[in-house]
Amino acid sequence: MNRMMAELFGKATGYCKGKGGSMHIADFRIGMLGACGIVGGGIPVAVGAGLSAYYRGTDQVSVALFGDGAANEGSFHESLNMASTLKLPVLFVCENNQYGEFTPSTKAMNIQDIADRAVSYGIPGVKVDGTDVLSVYDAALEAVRRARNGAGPTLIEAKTHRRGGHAEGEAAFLAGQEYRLPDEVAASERNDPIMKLHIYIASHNLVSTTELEVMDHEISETVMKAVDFARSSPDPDTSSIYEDTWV
Ligand SMILES: Cc1ncc(C[n+]2csc(CCOP(=O)(O)OP(=O)(O)O)c2C)c(N)n1
Ligand SMILES: [Mg+2]
Repeated sequence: MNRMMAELFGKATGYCKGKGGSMHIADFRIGMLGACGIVGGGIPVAVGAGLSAYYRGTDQVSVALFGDGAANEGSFHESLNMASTLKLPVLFVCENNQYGEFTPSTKAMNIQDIADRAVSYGIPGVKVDGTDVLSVYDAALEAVRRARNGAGPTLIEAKTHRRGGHAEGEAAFLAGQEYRLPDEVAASERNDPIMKLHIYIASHNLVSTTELEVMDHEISETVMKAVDFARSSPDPDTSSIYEDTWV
């Protein structure tokens, strides 16, 4: 948490020594190959990782997480085509939150379900309620099993919605510039995946409400400590500007 927060703050103590920031944070040691500021740019990276696992004969599975907007990029098509043809152990997970920046997906594609695109690559296309943690878990488990059995990739479309806007300080809620109506925003608040999991856990008596509250409190503390760590960390030194970069 500390190193991640420091990276978000662009500090020398961050995972990428402050040079990755929120867009390009990575930690190769745990198999986190990096976020990507290029929409759709991470999808072929996951195919490369899958190809690597295949050649090395490991049981590793790579996962690409991307949005509905990214599913309209050429890299999506090339990646699914190659991974399916070579039967690579890859999960393509599209978080369809119905918007790419300020454009609703209905204005950017001519179909309802991105999962339908799987047909053209001869792989399963699974639609799942992306706000239901356990459904997402089940879908992922099945796709991982398939990948490990050498049956190739799966496209999972997690149907979800945005809780906030695309960016800090955007015009979303300024009069005359709203692109999401108040009803839609309110509905997304009622459908919060974390809140829903809380309700599930409580109603099935899996963990007591008190234990959940303690957990919430501990997590908030950890986050606030990470913010303190990031704030008090040094900026990267300008003399290191050409280190750890690649051209
Ligand atoms: C190739 C490319 N085009 C445009 C942008 C600008 N941009 C940043 S985020 C974004 C929308 C992405 O939408 P989506 O894939 O649905 O992801 P979401 O933010 O909804 O999770 C765009 C167009 C970019 N970063 N890269
Ligand atoms: Mg989106």
